[in-house]
Amino acid sequence: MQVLRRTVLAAAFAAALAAPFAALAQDIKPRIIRFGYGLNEQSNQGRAVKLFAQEVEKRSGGKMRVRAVGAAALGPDVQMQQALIGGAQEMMVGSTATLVGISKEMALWDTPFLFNNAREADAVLDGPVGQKVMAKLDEKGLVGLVYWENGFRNLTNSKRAVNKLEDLDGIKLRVMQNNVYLDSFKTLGANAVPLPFSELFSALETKTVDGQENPYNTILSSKFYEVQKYLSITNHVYSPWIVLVSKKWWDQLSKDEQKVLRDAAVASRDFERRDTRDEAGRALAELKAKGMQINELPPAEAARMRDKLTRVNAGIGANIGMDLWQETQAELAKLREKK
Ligand code: TK8
Repeated sequence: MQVLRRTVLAAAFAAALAAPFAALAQDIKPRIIRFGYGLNEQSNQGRAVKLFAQEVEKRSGGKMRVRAVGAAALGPDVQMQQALIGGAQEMMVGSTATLVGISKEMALWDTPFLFNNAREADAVLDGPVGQKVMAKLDEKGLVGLVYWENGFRNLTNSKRAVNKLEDLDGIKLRVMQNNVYLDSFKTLGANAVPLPFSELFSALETKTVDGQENPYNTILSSKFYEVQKYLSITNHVYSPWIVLVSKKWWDQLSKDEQKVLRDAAVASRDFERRDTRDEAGRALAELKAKGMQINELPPAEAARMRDKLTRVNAGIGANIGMDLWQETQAELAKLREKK
């Protein structure tokens, strides 16, 4: 009895001593943020993640650290989104297009030919419409911080130059895992196949698919020029990336920690857009030098493509809600008027 009481007392005493130390240890231990992304380290995406990591470390005085994992080593976009929702991973950046299954409003950005230029994209994405679409993620277990530029997408394939609509006939074209893309390219006559980005290079190499579509930057950084002969400039859609946080984890952070992430994200966005536009300006010449055959779709053919896709556009409006659709169109009209 005596012995037992002494043991209990000793244990209680030890626990009382240990508690403050445990709290202290937790204060000192930096928060590790697992941040996943799909492209290589040597890409616009990789460079911007690196900058984000530096900003977080600097702004938190080393109390928060980003462990960046590229090349889809934590899984493709769709898998990482689920890991964020479940709280098994803290952050990621990826395409908005692969988020549509979780948050239907994201399909707005898949609208073919929605933006005429980067100025329009920045204004709408950073403005009330973009913020409203982003805020919808909250109820799905995700927090959106900022949009980065993936860019205007262009077609590559190993069969032939696409100079007119009919040239797409029967081309096996990889698209993102997204119904708007699937519909769009089926409507244009291609044999569209949804695949995660991480499987794309080998699918092109083994000729499982003939082609794909992505911005110049990605065609370059993912070395698609090694397995694709033709690049046809279509600029058929502007594709954003979005920086996401697990809401489960976000809700455990202090206001100060949340502010560090928000501010670092804005800094990374500004850097990323500049860097991406810089690189895009050089990329075409580089892709040519690597041996790609490049052609521009004649304006009359681009117009035929647009016409064909009007049906797809109507579907997007219905899906995301006509209010959001009309608000977007009104904002674009205002921007175009101002010029
Ligand atoms: C990278 C993807 C990529 C996208 C695609 O994870 O899948 O084609 O353009 O950037 O998000």
